[in-house]
Amino acid sequence: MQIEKYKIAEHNDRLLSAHKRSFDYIASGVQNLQDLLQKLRDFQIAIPSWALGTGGTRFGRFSGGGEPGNLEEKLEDIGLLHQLNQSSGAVSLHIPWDIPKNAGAIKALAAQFGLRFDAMNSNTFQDQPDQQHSYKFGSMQHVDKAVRQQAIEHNIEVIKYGVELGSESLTVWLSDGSSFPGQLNLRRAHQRTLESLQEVYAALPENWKVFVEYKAYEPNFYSTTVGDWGQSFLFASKLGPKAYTLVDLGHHLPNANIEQIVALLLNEGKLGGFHFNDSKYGDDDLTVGSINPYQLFLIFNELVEGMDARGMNHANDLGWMIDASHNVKDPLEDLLQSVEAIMIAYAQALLVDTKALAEAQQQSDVARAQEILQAAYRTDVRPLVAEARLQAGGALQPLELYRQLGVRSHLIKERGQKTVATGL
Ligand SMILES: [Mn+2]
Repeated sequence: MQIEKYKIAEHNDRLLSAHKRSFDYIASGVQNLQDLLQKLRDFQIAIPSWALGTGGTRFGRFSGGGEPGNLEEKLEDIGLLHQLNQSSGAVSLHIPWDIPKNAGAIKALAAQFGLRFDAMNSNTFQDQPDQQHSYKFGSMQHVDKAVRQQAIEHNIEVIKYGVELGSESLTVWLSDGSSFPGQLNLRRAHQRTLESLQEVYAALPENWKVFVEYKAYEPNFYSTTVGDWGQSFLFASKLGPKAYTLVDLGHHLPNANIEQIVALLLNEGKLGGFHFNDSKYGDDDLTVGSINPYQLFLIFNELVEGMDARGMNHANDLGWMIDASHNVKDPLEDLLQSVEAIMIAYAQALLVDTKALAEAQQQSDVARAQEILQAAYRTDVRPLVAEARLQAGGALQPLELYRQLGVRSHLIKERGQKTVATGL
């Protein structure tokens, strides 16, 4: 389903005068307003192809209906999000859940929706029906060379699909680890993983990057072979200049200082990209910004400061992706909320008075430093984000319009109540 342009225009017309009032109020206090709006317009967040259906836990899954049944329908859903918010102009594909059978046609369809292909994702954390060797005891760390080889070849195959689609990066998340003490020789598991990753690295095209994602625990509960940013950084450093660490917000142990991790990785030139989500106790399944929006702002503050210091382009020099599981909400509504939360945090970070903050830091004026940060965080930047969206042709209130148009019921009518999307 696509939304007719006039419906977005009608929606915007109806909300315009109220929007103007709140926008003018905030805009009057913003320096470099045009530059800020342009940055917001340029910033695009990739939607993962595995998160367009309802997610589940190991206890159950409750489908909401109208889920996309194939890759074409997934692109259609992302195109719809992008129509509404003009900030979801990319897709992150998962192989083998979303193998493009005809890459040319898929690429053309994506282009029609204004979408490009961000990082490709490999999968060596579950067994596929036609697969020769099992990943039960790991993939790239496995004691059996044949299993490692299979995992390496899968990643190389994913790169090939990505090349056909115009992607320029591969994200490797390994579930490898052990669930019980003694199960694994930790030193050798690390070494074998490095050797496997080196073979994948050698297959990267010249202009490609590989992102090494880390996760503290689950599915293994004693050790994880790429368990934290230090381990990922170690692999990325040993692999070479095309290898980077990918930060997934939900993949840390509780209370980890993610903003500090981001700052250090940026400083080392080894931050590759992001998976956005939020968590209360563990894992990564909640909507980004739903639990701890202040932390999200602090992370963006480090990102903006660090990227500016290195002369990086905010929109293009890192991979921005959502990675969440939508278990109880309509996935498309959840994704609209996610993108909005990310844009808000980014806009707040752009408002930080960096000069004043640097002065306060130099004078060790702790109270003033906090005031400066919180002044930006406590600014209601929603009209700025909405204005950028309006200028780009999106809807002033994407979620409101999504509901008003009854998108989900249309999708259920089109695709049925019982379709189940491949994914989480
Ligand atoms: Mn992730």
